[in-house]
Amino acid sequence: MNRIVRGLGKTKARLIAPLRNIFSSGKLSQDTIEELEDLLFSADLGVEATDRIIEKVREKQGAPHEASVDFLAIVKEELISVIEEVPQYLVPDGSPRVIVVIGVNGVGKTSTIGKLTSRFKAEGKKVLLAACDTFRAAAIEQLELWAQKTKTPVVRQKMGSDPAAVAFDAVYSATARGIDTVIIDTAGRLHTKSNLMEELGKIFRVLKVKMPDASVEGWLVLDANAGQNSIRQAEVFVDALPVTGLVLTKLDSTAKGGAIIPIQKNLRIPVLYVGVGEGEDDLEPFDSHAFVSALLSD
Ligand SMILES: Nc1nc2c(ncn2[C@@H]2O[C@H](COP(=O)(O)OP(=O)(O)OP(=O)(O)O)[C@@H](O)[C@H]2O)c(=O)[nH]1
Ligand SMILES: [Mg+2]
Repeated sequence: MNRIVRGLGKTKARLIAPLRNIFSSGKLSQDTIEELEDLLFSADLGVEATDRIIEKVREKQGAPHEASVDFLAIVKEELISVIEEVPQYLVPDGSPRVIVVIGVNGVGKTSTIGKLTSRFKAEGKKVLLAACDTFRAAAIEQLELWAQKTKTPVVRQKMGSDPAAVAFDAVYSATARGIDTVIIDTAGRLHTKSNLMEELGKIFRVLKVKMPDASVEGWLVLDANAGQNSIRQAEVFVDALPVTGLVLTKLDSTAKGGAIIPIQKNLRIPVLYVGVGEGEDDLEPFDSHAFVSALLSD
């Protein structure tokens, strides 16, 4: 959790000092309410959370004991209630557990896989990686570096192979070897002619047909720097593929960390982990209460 606090540095700098400033007088004029609204928007907290907070704040405004109202607590409560409406993640039944990691290029898929592997292994899971980004030069080597670092087997074929065939190979081999968790790395970009969704869809279809006992889910990786713009980008994946969880990376390098609230709210998919740096240990499980507390504490 300390990592999230540190990772959120830029977002907090944008949010917390100005918030304290606005609330410092204990009184709220029309002007300060507008200032508050602008601030919440600029921190990418989303329309819904912002509207709710403004509504609650207005209710308290002009109350007889206005000076003693804890406005920061109102902000916290409303942010938490928005996040809590997001459905909970349930680990699906089936074995092995197969996590297909998807997302546009450069968002942090491969590094997230490395960090996840490290975490899963520390939890005692047996992990196998599958190099299904067969398109980009060096993608396979990049995954292999993470495999070495985490002492994890990796299934690969040569560049240009069919990603669905590599995925099948990996899951088949995991079953034979008693491995419980397979994490699949995928491409973020293909030749302009080929369709990424089509190719990713084929991975899911092939596994479903050929490995019916496996639980196969998609985890979508989003770069926090894109803020709320991630929502539209994510919808393309969510509409086409079985996405059950989100990972938000690069929280450490953006002031748009607040976007984690509208992203989950709009997509109705929970954020499972957040990336807070480039190292092996820089991935933290996401907890909405802890996140909001970290966001609003000094
Ligand atoms: N600061 C920071 N950098 C990150 C984080 N996650 C990933 N990165 C960096 O982002 C860059 C891209 O990461 P990759 O894991 O290669 O991204 P990818 O989605 O696999 O990229 P493609 O394979 O090209 O689609 C690398 O330099 C990573 O070190 C994070 O949480 N924080
Ligand atoms: Mg990659």
